Amino acid sequence: MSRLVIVSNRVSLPTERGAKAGGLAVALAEAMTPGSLWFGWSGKRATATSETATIAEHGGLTYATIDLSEADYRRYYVGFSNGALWPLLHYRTGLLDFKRDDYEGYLTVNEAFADRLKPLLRPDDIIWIHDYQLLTLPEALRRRGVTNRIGFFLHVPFVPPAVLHVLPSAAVLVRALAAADLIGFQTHGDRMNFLESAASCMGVRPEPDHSFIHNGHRTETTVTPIGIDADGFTRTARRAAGMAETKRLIESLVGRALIIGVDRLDYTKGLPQRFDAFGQLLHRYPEHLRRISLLQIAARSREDVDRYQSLRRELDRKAGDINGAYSDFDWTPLRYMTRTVNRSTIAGFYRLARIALVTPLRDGMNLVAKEFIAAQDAADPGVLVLSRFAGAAEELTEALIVNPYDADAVADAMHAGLVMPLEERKARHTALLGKVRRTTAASFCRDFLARLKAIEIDA
Ligand code: ADQ
Repeated sequence: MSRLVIVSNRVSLPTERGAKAGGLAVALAEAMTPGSLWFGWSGKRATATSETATIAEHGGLTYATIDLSEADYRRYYVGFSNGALWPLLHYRTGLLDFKRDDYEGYLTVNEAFADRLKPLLRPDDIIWIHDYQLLTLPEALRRRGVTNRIGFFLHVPFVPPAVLHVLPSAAVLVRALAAADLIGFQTHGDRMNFLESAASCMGVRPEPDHSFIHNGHRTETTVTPIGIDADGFTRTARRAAGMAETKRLIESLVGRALIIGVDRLDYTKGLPQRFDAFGQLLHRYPEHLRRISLLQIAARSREDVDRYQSLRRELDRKAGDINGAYSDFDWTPLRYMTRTVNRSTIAGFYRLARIALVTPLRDGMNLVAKEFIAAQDAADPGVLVLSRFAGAAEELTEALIVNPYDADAVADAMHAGLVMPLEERKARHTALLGKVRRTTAASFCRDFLARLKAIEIDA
């Protein structure tokens, strides 16, 4: 059997303190069978980027990590990945901060990844690269003579050509990515955008099976939406009912309905718009005053990018405005916290919530939507208010689908959720749970890898 080699920007070792619960390690658990290799950045900044990978073995898996120099970290990760590609791929061209130097740093680190990975590869390895930080890695590996099967999965959206070309050198990135054998997307819309972009960058003509040939190499594409371990998450949520945190939250609510939001503090997640919509709800539907509480948990993230600091200030101000305008001496409508909460606590909180607000302005998938559905008590389920711009909306059509830019419409959806009869809540939840249980983390890995293994390679 061939070995699986996973490559991602960041590798979190199981031994690492504060290793992000959730994240790629959970999603790929199914794929990482004993013997697999996981290669990427250690998360450490050093005086120089490592010349060779550091190898560690844990639980039958091999972890190969490299450190990045401060300059490489700044240019590749902070500058180009988070300052240019992230806003671009979320359609926020106005936030794009392109610097030629960062772009060159990005290419350099992708080359370094290829250099350090190459000596670890065996001829029959299957390579699976993850996400937008490593768009040029497929070609960097090919230039070093790597003929293995290479798959690439993009966790974030892909934009249409008119948006893509706002980024200088975008065509270089698309051409380098096309050196993979298989490219996977979260949604059909993302794949279509990519194929149109590939046509505009390389003049290729996609075939009916959504593959194309460039320079004699066939690139196939697939749509494999990511999911969660739904049954496991349901169990976690059920168990969490007995936890001290859950009990404290229940007590603090004194019978009020809980509305919940759980996000990274990121401008793609639509948090200012969400706060505005909540303000509209309180303003236009005074019957809910004192009867509801919005708990927004927003884990701080990417604090070394300026835009994230200004977002935080904006949210502090909006939260203050709402609470100043509507609070009573014994009621605070909005509870806003900017830290991470552990997964089982969050699972318990989801289960208590009457409504979840998942209202990103753009999102590859959004796993919070799926976690919320899995966490519900099927006998008395809560309602999901979901942005049409989350990848999850392509599948989760029984949610209350909203345009997050329309504060009044989001307020109306919250109201609809708060007054929705039990029968309708159950019918929607049953349909949604069926989908969340069908498209899981395990099916994501299985489907993508089955497609990759089936590809005939030119080597
Ligand atoms: P993210 O943008 O990080 O991921 P998401 O899919 O919502 O977004 O996943 C976040 C994970 O972190 C979830 O498991 C969630 O429970 C957890 N999380 C979020 N906020 C938290 C908080 N405040 N405290 C604790 N835990 C929190 C990227 C893409 C997504 C895509 C995923 C996977 O942007 O669109 O769904 O990758 O492909």
